[in-house]
Amino acid sequence: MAAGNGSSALEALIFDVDGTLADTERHGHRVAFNLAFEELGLDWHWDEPLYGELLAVTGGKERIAFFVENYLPAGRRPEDVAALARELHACKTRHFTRLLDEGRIALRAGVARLLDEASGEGLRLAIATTTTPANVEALISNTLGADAAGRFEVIGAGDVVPAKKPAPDIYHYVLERMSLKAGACLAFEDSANGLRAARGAGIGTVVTVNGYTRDEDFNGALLVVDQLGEPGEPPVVLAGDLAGARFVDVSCLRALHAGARRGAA
Ligand code: XBP
Ligand code: MG
Repeated sequence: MAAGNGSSALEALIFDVDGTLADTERHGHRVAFNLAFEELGLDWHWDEPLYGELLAVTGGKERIAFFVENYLPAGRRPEDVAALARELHACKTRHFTRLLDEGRIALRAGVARLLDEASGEGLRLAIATTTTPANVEALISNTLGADAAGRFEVIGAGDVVPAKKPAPDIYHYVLERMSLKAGACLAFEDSANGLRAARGAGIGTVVTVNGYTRDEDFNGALLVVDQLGEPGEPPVVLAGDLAGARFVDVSCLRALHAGARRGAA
C-alpha cells in the first residue's frame, strides 16, 4: 500500500495514544467517565460492552454528546448538552490523569523498546491523538519519565484541530509542524478510525489491535499485529508480514516503508 507522497527515506514515526501506546480505554477512560458521572450526580454508567459501542465516536466530549443523543430517552436529555459535556469531560480528565499518576496504566508491549531503538537510529518521533493533551503528558511522564515528553517533537492532541479522527487533520497538523511529507513517515494506530485518519493523510500505517478493535476493518494498513512484540514474545501477525524480523523493530519498519514506496512508484 502506498505510503503517500514525499521523500524516500523513513524519517519519522508518529504514534497514536489510546489503544496504541497503552491500552487505556476499557480500564482507564471508561472508569474515569463513570467516576465523573457519579461525581456530578448522574445515574449514567458505561459498562464495557456499551463503551465499546461508544468508541465509534472519537473525543470524550463528542462521545458524551453522542451517548445523550442516541442512548437517553428524549425526556432525560439535559438542556445544554455541550455545557454538560464540557463539565463532565473536565471532571473525567481529572480522574483519568489521577489513574495514570497512580500507575494504573502501563505501556503496551514493545512500545518503550521501539521508541528507544527509533531514537537511537535517529528517527524523529511525534504523537497524533484525539485525546486531551493533559492525558498524553500524564501517560508519558508516568510511564517514560518526567522529561520524556521532550522526546516527541510534536504532540498533536485533542481540540487543536477542528475535526477529530477519522478525519486526517491531526496527522496533517503533525506533518506541517515537522515539515515532513507523509511518505517520510510511518503511523502507529489501534483502530479503524485511527487507520482512516493516518491513511487520509497519506501515511503508511502499522496497526496493533486490542480487545475493542480487533474485529474492525484494517484494509489499507501495511501491517496488522496483536502487539509490537518483545524479544521472546513475538507478535501474532494478522495481516502483512514482519519482513523477516522477529518483532516490530526499526529494521522491520524500514522494510515495510521501502516496500510501500516501491508499491507507490
Ligand atoms: C482515543 C479517543 C479519545 C479517548 C478519550 O484517542 O477517541 O477520545 O477515547 O480521551 P486516540 P478524551 O486513539 O486518537 O489516542 O476523553 O480526552 O477525548
Ligand atoms: Mg487509538
